[in-house]
Amino acid sequence: MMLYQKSADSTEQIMKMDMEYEKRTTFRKDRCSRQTGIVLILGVCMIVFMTMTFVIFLHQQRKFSMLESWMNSQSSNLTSVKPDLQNTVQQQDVKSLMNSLNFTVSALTSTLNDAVKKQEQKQTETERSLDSLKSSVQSDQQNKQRDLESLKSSLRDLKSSVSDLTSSVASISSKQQTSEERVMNTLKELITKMSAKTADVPVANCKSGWILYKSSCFLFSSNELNWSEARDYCKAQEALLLKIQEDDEEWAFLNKNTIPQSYWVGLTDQTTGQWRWADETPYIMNKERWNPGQPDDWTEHGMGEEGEDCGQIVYTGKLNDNHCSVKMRFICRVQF
Ligand SMILES: [Ca+2]
Ligand SMILES: [Ca+2]
Repeated sequence: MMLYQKSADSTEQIMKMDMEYEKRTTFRKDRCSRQTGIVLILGVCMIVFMTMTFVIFLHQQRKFSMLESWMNSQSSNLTSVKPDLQNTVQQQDVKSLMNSLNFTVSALTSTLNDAVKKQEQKQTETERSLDSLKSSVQSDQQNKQRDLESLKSSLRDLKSSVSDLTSSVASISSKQQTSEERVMNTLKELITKMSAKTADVPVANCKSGWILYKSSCFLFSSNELNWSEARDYCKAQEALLLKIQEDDEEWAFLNKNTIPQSYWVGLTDQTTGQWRWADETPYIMNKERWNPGQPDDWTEHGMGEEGEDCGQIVYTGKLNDNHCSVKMRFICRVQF
């Protein structure tokens, strides 16, 4: 029994092993068939790819040749178009030049027109001035002709007058000769009379130190005396303590010889209160000759109760009354 069981187990195992073997062989067969299919598919794909590549290559080559031919045609066109372009560029340059030339010509034309207008204006002005000149010249000529005619007539008159005069002179000349002789004789007589008279007239001759002015001799003393002493001194010299005349030239002469010194003159109002000259003739007051505010008969001099009673020319060249006891220079005068 035991043996039987053992043999039954081994057949089962064998059967199991056969089944596994069958399974393995079917798996291997499936695997092989799958690989073959894949290889086939890959081969077909390769063929298709190669075919497509070839077709694309052919297509591209055709396009390339077409492009090349198009390029050639375009380049030929370009070569043909290039001179045209150059021509168009040149034309544009020429046009711009023409435009600028036209502009310049128009500007020149306007300038020329302006110049022509100005010239025309100047010409018209010149013509006008010429016309005015012509008219003025004509009027001048007419005036001159008129003047000439009047001059001619005057000349004729003059000629007739001259002829009259020559005849008159001829008649007078004979008379004149006798009258000239008469005049000469009268002149001789006059000269002899004048010489006789001038011999009688004393010649102005001032003493030494005295000054001759007009018809007088003046002494401007260098010593100093009071007014009475000065008056007496002049008398002793056969002169007069100065009596001033109303003569501006003489006043200027006195100022010239006195300024800036002070001199007694022959004026006094002592005892009477009325101003008079040393020769007792009255003095007519002329305030212009006196210092401002003088004569003032001033009493504050401290030389006595009396005021100022004697006249002097002071350093200003004007008159003043001073106290008669004052010693100062003085002026004597001898009048011819
Ligand atoms: Ca007085
Ligand atoms: Ca006085």
